[in-house]
Amino acid sequence: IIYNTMKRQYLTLPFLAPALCNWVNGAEAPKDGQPSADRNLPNVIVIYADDLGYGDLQCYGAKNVKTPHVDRLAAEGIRFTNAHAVAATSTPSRYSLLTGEYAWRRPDTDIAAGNAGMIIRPGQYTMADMFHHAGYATAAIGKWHLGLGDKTAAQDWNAPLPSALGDLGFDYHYIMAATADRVPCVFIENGQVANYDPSAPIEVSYEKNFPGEPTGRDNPELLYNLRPSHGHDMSIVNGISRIGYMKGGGRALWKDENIADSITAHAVRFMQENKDRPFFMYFATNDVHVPRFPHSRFRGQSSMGLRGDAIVQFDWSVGRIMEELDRLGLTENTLVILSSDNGPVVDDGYDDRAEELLGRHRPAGPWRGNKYSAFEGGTAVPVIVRWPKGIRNTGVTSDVLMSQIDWMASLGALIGARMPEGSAPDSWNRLENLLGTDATDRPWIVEQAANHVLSVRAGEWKYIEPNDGPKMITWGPKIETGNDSRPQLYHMKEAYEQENLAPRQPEKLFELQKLLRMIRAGKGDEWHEGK
Ligand code: NG6
Ligand code: CA
Repeated sequence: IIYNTMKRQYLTLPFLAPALCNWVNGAEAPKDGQPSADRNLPNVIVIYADDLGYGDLQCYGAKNVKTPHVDRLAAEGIRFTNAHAVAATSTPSRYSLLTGEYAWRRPDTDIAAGNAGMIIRPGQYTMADMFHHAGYATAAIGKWHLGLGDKTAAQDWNAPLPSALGDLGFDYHYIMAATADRVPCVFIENGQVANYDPSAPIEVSYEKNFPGEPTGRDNPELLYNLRPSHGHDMSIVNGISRIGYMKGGGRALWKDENIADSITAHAVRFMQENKDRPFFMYFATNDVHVPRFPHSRFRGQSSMGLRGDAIVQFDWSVGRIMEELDRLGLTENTLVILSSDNGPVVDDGYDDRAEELLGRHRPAGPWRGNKYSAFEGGTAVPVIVRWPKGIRNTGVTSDVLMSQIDWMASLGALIGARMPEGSAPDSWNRLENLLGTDATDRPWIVEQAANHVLSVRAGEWKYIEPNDGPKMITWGPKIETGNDSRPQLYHMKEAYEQENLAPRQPEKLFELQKLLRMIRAGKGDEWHEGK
């Protein structure tokens, strides 16, 4: 089947053909206005780690940390070695994953504050809408970081939020508004603060502190759990200072050491409650983002301190979900995709000794740069796909060039979704890449650095557009940005981008510059190598 430059052509998978016919035709009579899906449709679980690097899992060569559960997932599925998040930070990657639109097409998709208004608009067609309309039960559990409510800074956290994930196709959500290092430090369940404490009304500001409230800057003696290494010196919650100011919360405030347990328990419950119908679960972990503060039972389980222990905790969460799939008899027909929202970062603002305890471990594996960077380490991420019923050749690796931008259309093809015209505009159906039945590279992928510099990978080549910014991040982490005022062209036979071939290969350079112009203009699908 030839499809690699065509958008969204739905494929027939020969060995699944009978099941597929049922999937497409078999929706049962609508119940409560929502069609119920064919039971043969696979469950889909996206396990989305935070800041987990390409080299952070044992099956990707990690040192000093064991990840047996993730490794089992890989042994029972496909491990991808050339797959990319859309961007080198969270918000744009997640926006792109869930909408199938490149975040850089929209101005307001950078790292969101904890009081950002909802970035995906209710009228947009999301991955969750797609599953919901196909009759799936849908859930988002864990880190959100895409805004809540109608308007930035205007939320009333003491009442139901007027717009939340229910407006984006999620039947159920139990989420952190942004990140663990940003206020408000409470879970939101179906549009309201979970475990709300009326005796401690919540106020949030990203502009000024509330009178009388301690901060990390002024009251470092109150930081009994973690101290900042840069930034993160505003409100103190659970002995850790954060970005932004908050007041109140009381018993609704999370304890960092319990976040993994809490979200995993909610994920397990959602699976149990929906075991008899197809479900889609977006399970986005807090691990291994800062502040890294894993539960005591994971402390010392790696030799890398809190960052390594947070990887162990992540692996435990994955194991718990796999165990529950086994217990419910759902393993066979559940497609699990595991990945990360961007590359790794070692010191991201807390004094957790991550840097000094690394030893020989290389969080980004062979790639240059880390989170935030235009170099590969910014977006090169682990990707593992397991679906026993649908993937025949397991325990294998695939070096196919892949981007998370395509997962919406690909999963849409999997479930026979009918997607509205104009939805997921940048997402292509590459389902056969995901299932290992086609190893043809995507003709190109585009990567977004934290400062909006775009890079394009095509065939063996990578082009990074010129930018006058500094070579190193200036505000904290010790990370190469990938910035250069000259255009950069690398041959990707060498994983580590080192020798800029732009001066010697002007034709290749022009070709990729033209490609990037076409992609920006929404005409990337018309490009062919060598043109
Ligand atoms: C940065 C934070 C960093 C992290 C990042 C977002 C500072 C000094 N650093 O601004 O700690 O929170 O934003 O990470 O504030 S992300 O993975 O959610 O994109
Ligand atoms: Ca991240």
